[in-house]
Amino acid sequence: MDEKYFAKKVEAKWQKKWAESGAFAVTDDTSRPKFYQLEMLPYPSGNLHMGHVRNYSVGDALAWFKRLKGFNVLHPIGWDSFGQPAEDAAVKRGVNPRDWTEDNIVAMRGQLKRLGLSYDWTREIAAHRPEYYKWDQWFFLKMFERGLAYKKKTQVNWCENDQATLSNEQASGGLCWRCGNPVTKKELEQWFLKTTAYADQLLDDLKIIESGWPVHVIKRQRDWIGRSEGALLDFKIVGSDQSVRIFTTRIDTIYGASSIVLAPEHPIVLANRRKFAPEVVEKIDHIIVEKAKPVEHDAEIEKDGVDTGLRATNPFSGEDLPVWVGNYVMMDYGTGAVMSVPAHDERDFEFAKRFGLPVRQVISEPHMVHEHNSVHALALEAPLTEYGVLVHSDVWSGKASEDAKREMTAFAQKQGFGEAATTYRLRDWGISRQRFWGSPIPIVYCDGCGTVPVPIDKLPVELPENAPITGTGESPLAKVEEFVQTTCPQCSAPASRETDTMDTFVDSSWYFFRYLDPKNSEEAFGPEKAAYWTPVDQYIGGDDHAVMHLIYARFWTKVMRDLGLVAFGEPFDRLLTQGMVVGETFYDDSTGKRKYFPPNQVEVERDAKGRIISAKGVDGSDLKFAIERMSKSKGNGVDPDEMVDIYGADASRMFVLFAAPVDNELVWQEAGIEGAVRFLQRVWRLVYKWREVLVPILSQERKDPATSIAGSAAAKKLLQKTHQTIKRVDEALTTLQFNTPIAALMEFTNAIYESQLEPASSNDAEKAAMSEAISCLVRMLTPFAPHTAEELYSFITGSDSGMIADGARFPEFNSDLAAADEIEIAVQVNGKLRSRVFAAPSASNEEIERLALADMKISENIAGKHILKVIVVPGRLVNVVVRG
Ligand code: ANZ
Ligand code: ZN
Repeated sequence: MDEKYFAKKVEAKWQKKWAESGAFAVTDDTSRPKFYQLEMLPYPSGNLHMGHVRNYSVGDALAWFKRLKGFNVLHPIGWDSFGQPAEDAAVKRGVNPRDWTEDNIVAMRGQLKRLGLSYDWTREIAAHRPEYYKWDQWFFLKMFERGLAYKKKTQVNWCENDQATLSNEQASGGLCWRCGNPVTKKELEQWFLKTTAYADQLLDDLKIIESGWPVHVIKRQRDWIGRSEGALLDFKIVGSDQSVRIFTTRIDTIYGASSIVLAPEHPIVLANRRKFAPEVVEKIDHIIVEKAKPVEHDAEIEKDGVDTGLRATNPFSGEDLPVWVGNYVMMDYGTGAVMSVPAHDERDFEFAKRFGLPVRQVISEPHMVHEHNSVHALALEAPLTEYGVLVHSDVWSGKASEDAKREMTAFAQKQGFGEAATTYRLRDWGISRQRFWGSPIPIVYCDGCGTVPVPIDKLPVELPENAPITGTGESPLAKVEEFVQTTCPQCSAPASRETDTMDTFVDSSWYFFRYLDPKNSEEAFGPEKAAYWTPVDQYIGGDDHAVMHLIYARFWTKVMRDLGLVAFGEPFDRLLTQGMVVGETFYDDSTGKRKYFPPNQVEVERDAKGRIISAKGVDGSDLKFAIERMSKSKGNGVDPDEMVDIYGADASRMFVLFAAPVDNELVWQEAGIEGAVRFLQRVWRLVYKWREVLVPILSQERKDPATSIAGSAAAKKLLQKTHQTIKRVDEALTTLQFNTPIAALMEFTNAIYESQLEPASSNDAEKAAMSEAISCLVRMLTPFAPHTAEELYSFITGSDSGMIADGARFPEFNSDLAAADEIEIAVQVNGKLRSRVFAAPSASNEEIERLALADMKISENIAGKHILKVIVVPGRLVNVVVRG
């Protein structure tokens, strides 16, 4: 054993050993309990960033922990390797997207390996390879067969900047998920997957996973699906046989409706266009144009609209209402038509104020009913959107909203002018992309036969070697003659292929199943493998995927269940979302624009806690500072390679885990990682110091240390701390905490040093206790610093053959050894016995004083009095002297 800890040497040695022995390559051993540990797979951009390092360090800690707990752990990795950056590189630098991608994978694989992550590399997958995307196509065809994949012409979300189509999820909040630019609309023929067919299940099944997922992710999924229960009601257009169907969640407010408002694209608008006055037509067109314009994130759009001149009859009151077109009514929600009730709806209220439409209150707070019934409708300052009691509503007056909703819906149904209905915010998933670097959609268009699926035995439809990529929005594949021209699978006539490719989110919707059986050329995966390994036990990733990827993957799994491939509908039992990695930035904004300075060009003054007091540039100018998301352009990026090179993989990973609770932001500070190095050195020195004692004891048949400690207080105390630590580390990791177990190990290491035992002067009991303590420490270190743990373990067990990775176990907790024997301490106030507290024999005077003052009886006793002094007689009593 080296006297000093050389991270590089140790890490290289164990990475080689693990690789040679296939330590993390698992088999489908159904006799053993399994654990499927999954982290979101990276996009091969060419460089790992610290977000990856955090994600994968957390995942690896859990994988190791579960291995130590005796599970057969599947811990795979792969590449989400289709997508736009490869095409951008092609446009900018003329490289082939395939070469660019493969090169990046090589580079990043190397980075992951240098971090020593315990992946089963035999299962590595990459989405851009035909043996993978063949199965994207297979799933697509299965969905096509079942009517779950269909084509329609629609307005799609379009990003001008990326020249790309976006799904609703990717355009959430009106901004492109990739570049953050405002989203516009464009009319295109698109393939859709019918996610809405699973809307209810996607919502209801949240109950199954709720306990294992972050609350905020569950909420975002629920809001995204957006189920609303309400009613559809028909309003007859006066003087015609047409009627407008509206969707409302508040039928109880119908007597307060003052107009019908239609989306500008509504069929009734189109059908009556010729009847409208020219200014009306002009206004409607203006609204349509305005709606297609990009909107700033969260910007309040001013309500706009126009009275069409049509009138429609309220089926409950018989009143004729004006029919308007309004910019706030969406064609793709509900029916694209609403009954506008200004008194009880925010948007309708604003609309009515703008255009002077009547505001009639028909719902009242229970205690105001009497007043509202006698005095007619009060002028409202703001809409009353809560449920209440109906007023001015004919025979329905006096009913509570909840009852009225139910009864009025039933009435409408009976009368034949309405029905109960549920709508969803969720839309079908548009997957067509006018891109080269994606999985081709396996469809052929034939003049005679129409839209024809490629037969399954003809898959994969392979991407050509290359295509003219311009980055300007048309499908590159359309310009590759050999690709486009084909024959119809049904009639053999000349035909052409679909030239759009699939959204890359298709690839990541099911990749975790492919890891189970990555080389299977007959099936996406063997169902018996899925029966053993899936669902995924623990998934870890960033919460930027809370709605996109996690909705798609849940949808895909439900489809797979309906195809008979798996027996469950929820792919991820537990989900953990790690916080962002952020770093200090230094900048000058005196010119109006922020100019960032790299930290090596800044002089920083800090307080004792490491917080920045001031920062100056090299020229002595004052700089401002902030904490921001890591990025190269802000000069606060940290290169994982450099970090590993300087400090080692173990220290780097350990720091990342230790620096903050896993779901919080992690503020990068170089000083912190040095602390991790010092800790590993401390553990190393401990083992080195005891090397001659440990090796013979641990390599013999282990004696139960509990039987041999009698007679040594030091040994007893050491074992007590050992087992208290085992409990803490075990519980912390079980509850997905990664910083607290490291703190516990640091404290434990300190306690071992503080025992002041020395190899030369220790008796057998003390040697046994020390051996036990160190053996436990080393094994518990594995999830955080696996290389160092392996090296120390191989040393203390006296053999290089039995690695921790071969099946070493997490230390067994012994509650008898952990139990603290406490002593009773009497607490007096002014010399009179008032209470008793319990403390560890080792408790300091300050701790005892704190315990005494925190005691309920004592604090009651001295409430309002002034403490003059507190006398502590160690191990026996406390006397609190008070006045007043
Ligand atoms: C009358 C009413 C009165 C409404 C009232 C609300 C409050 P959620 O819950 O989000 O589903 N609505 C229906 N279709 C719409 C569309 N295409 N564009 C814009 N708004 C639309 O919202 C359902 C409510 O949103 C519906 O109930 C309708 O307004 C409006 F005091 O009808 B309500
Ligand atoms: Zn044909």
